[in-house]
Amino acid sequence: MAMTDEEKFLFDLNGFLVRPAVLKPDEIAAIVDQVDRIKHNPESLPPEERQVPGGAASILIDHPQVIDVLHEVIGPDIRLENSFSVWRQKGEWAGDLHGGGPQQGDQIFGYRFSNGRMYAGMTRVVFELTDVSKKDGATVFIPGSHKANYPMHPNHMDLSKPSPFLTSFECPAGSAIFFTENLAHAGPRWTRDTPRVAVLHAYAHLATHWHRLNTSPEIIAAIPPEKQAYFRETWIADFKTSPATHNTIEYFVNNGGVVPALKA
Ligand SMILES: O=C(O)CCC(=O)C(=O)O
Ligand SMILES: [Fe+2]
Repeated sequence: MAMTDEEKFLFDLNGFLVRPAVLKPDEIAAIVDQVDRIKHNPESLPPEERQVPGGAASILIDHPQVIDVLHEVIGPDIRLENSFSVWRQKGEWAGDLHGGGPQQGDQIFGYRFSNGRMYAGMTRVVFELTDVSKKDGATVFIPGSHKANYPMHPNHMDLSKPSPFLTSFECPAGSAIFFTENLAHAGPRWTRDTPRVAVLHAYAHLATHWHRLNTSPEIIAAIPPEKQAYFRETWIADFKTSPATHNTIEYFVNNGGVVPALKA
């Protein structure tokens, strides 16, 4: 499940990558049902499942086919720093193109290639829970813009006059779409009669945190320690010990590690 040479080539070239059908039909159905209830009838769920990535969606936190890609593009130590679900009806949208060009919020979250490998400081994973075609209005990208050296040109930033370079994807339900947040991208108007049901995660290096945490403590308290580890403190090494302690998932799980969001 490690990234193939072709996947590495495509992620570096385009700034995004589709891994088709990483989820099984029963997993997809359970998460679709959860998102439906979250959006339309949250009281029908126990409190610890009223937000992703709790409940059925918790399999997404550390899905092996996702983690393998993240380890390749971010590094061995990562955190899940933002998570939300969408039930997007026809006509709804997430907003205009953002990202791309030489500037990101901060370079530490940006995309670069050195030492023979990719570094994608903050990487988004979209779990599409329905089949998606290129004309449905799922996330659109300007491929290569994560490496652009000039600022994004306004002629290519208006979704009402779409750039000819704007690209979308097609995939079966249960696919994972990875992109560096430094790629110019947008969630355009959804055009299909049936909703877009998706869960979006942002992962970053263990040492950084872009989004203020939006996952509530009840959600984190109810997931197993191996998954709580994705919310662990943002540090790499503790030099109070000799040798220094490395803040790995194994350390977190075996030593009663602290999830900041659960601190009293
Ligand atoms: O809704 C979408 O398709 C994209 C949302 C977005 O911009 C993001 O997740 O960074
Ligand atoms: Fe975005």
